[in-house]
Amino acid sequence: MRKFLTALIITTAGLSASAASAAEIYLNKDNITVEVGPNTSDGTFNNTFSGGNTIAKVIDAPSADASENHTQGTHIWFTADEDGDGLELLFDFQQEYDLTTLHFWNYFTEVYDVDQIDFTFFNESNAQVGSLTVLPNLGTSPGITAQDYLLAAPLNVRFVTAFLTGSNRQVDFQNIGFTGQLSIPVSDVPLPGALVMMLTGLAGFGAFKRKKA
Ligand SMILES: [Ca+2]
Ligand SMILES: [Ca+2]
Repeated sequence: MRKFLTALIITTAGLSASAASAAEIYLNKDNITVEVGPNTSDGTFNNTFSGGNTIAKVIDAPSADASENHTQGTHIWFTADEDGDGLELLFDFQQEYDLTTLHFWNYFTEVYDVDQIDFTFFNESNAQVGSLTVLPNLGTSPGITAQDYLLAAPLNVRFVTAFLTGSNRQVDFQNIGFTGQLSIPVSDVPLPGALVMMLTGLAGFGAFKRKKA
């Protein structure tokens, strides 16, 4: 039975790969949510929330290749109290996606830019399906555009945790974005004919063994 399980896993992975032609969706405030996480260190958000602005500024880029000017209405600026401390963000995609690209719009001077982001990816059941540490480049100027990171995985991502730190306690950036395809629910993946035949054969073999014992 162990061989059969191995075959099933490989076949399912193959089907996911063949679904790569599915539509790519850019995830932003129209289809996902973001909030400040409880593991955010002590510090100050400076002018981030001035004028009624919210943390949704993280996901307000209209597309992955959008350019954003640095203003109080567009950026996030957190200053941690101590070195190594930082800002935690929690993303909820509302449903599972197979991610293909990560996008990050960094600030454009070393004094304030983000120097490291630790991403952790979780599926709908909150089981971890991947992690990634990114050391982003300085942003472009004057219009800030995204640096893209191609992802071979993770699959079936619904929740993402990001912890952002800066070498001098400053965390200033414009947006975090994700591109992916809707994951195919396992229950919707059809079993290929050959696999069904193998399953039938194995069942017969199991019955024969039990009779013998
Ligand atoms: Ca923004
Ligand atoms: Ca820096």
